[in-house]
Amino acid sequence: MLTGTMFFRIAAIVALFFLQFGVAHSAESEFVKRFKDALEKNDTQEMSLLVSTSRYSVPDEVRALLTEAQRPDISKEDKDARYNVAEIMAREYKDAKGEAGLLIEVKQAIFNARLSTPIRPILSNGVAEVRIPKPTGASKNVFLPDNIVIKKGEAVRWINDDAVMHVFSALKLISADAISSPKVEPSSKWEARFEKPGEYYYICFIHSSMIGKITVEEK
Ligand SMILES: [Cu+2]
Repeated sequence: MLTGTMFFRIAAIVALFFLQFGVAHSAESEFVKRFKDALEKNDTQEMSLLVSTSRYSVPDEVRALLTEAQRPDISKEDKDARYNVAEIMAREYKDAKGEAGLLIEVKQAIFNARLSTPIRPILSNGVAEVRIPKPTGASKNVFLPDNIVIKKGEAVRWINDDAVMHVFSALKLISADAISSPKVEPSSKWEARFEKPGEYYYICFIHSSMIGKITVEEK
């Protein structure tokens, strides 16, 4: 038999469960709410004050936003909005604490979200090929494949099959090392060998949506 006290205890536990469940799955944290309010008002002073004096853990808040942004059931607009807030928050954090680690993490997550699944290409003589094809349908100004994994000491050859020139570089803040192509004209190629393991996030200077990534593993 349930006594009255037991009944209320169980009811309280059930209520608490639903409350936590609800919070975890929908509501934004108090911190994110206040930060977004400040952002909407373009109140940079309030934004930096929130981050620098926060009793909340800013890295945890930023990572929660990234996780939310990666949910498959939200629209592209919602995704972009969350990434945007996360990046601005991480930049404030860098300015307040002098640590770039969180901002790097956010920028890499945003970049990764725009790439295809990584593949290990078949190499010939230790060289992987990345092609820049002529435009087809909706797809133009792309690296194919755009996300590859190779090993230390291997090389990548970019082949321009397109009718226009491309020139690309690794983004310094988030890449393991510098790579920087010359102007790669139509029907020409450029090759780089990777001796330093790590991730290389690169982008075309002429077409900002044209991005790629090379992951170099230790042997
Ligand atoms: Cu380009």
